[in-house]
Amino acid sequence: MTAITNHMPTAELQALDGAHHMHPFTHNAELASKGARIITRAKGVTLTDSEGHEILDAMAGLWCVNIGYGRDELADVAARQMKELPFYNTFFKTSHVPVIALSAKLAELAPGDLNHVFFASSGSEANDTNIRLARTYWAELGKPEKKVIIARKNGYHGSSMGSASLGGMSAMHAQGGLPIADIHHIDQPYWYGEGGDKTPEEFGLERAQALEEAIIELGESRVAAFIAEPVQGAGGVIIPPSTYWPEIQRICDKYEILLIADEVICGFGRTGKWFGSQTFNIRPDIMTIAKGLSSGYLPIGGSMVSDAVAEVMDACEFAHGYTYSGHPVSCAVALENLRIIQEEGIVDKVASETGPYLQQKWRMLADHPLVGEAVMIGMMGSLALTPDKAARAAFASGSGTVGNFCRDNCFDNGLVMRAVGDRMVISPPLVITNPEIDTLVERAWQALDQTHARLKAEGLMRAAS
Ligand code: PXG
Repeated sequence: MTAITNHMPTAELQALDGAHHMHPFTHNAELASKGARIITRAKGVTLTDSEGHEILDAMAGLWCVNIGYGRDELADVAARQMKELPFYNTFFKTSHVPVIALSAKLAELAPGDLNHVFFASSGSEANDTNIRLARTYWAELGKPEKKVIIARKNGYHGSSMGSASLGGMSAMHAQGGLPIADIHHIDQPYWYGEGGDKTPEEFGLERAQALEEAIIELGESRVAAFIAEPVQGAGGVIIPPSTYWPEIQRICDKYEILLIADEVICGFGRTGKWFGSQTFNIRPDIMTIAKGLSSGYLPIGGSMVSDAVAEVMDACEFAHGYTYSGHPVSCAVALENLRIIQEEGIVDKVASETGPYLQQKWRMLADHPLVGEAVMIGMMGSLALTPDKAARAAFASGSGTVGNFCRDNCFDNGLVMRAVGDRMVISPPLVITNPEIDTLVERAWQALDQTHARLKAEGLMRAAS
């Protein structure tokens, strides 16, 4: 077989991809007939495809390339670590320098007394750890019946059996026999889509109180934990009303159930602080981390655990672990990524310079005739597309049709923006500059114009009844 390189013609690469590669969350036959877009290199916030097109990546890959593409320091650290110690495990009473250094660094950065880390290679694995950890914690305390984990509809926590069960994505539950037992879902705090005539504050409180109702209904003695993303990411960048998180914290405290903050997207600067839990002033007992931990340069995730939970867990042997828990090369790269974020003041810039600039420009998109709301926190934002702004109406064409048109128009204008149904979401690299922000918003406006023109031409500016 000849070597497959960046210099092969696009059509040949697409044919091989279609023949042999099963893509995640993709109708593969449909994709194979069209051919995938092939990304060959990236620098800063810009991707280049196999046809030489440059595309501004307003999604930071999949919400993860926080420090931007092409940082040689991470490649150099990886090469050094691979030469020195490419792998050793952390089972059976052994450890190594990168995992020790990263654990200590994370304990320093994490809020409160989240001073302990159990490593995984992804957010999904870390959330599977959390299910077993929360249930084992209660069993160790003599309450093995405390097993139920409450999560939310339209939450996203991963794709493995456990983490997809925690997630509240109905399309995922429909495949493969999910959810697993003892996971219960409550409604999300999505005011724009579900708040009706209530004020955001009233609605936020009501949706938080759904947790208390669920605890009472299920029986306090059966509930182990509540898990949620500080801001829902894959669900459409849904920023909860200000009343939501204080009430959730009150309820978790009152019933003494573990609060698990899934910070896989919100962590490492995305919301303008190191962690979303700090932005919303919550005190999780367990925090899921991944993505921005290594800026996506290598796979790594983990569960950060409070002193109190760790003390209970330390008293038993937790029969759990992954071959790559604390992989030395991933740990070394993550550590270098954290050094860069810290030394370059990237989180502060998101909080006080580029973040506010992006937010101001982004909110102007609400003036577009197709946009019902334009919201952003830190550097994660979304637009609700609508045929009727005042009514916050959904399209008659069914969720996703218009969003997909808009996403395709973004691509054609050199912009990656993701569609979640008919919400458009962004989560750019945190190092995006003001001139790049101008380009992002100009291209988004252009794509909205093109989408609007198409909807009018095809008679699709109609609201669902
Ligand atoms: N928790 C959250 C909050 C996530 O966003 C995971 C856990 C799972 O992480 P891993 O590393 O196992 O993928 C995620 C992942 C999308 C998209 O299109 C979002 C994610 C992953 C893939 C696609 O929005 N989030």
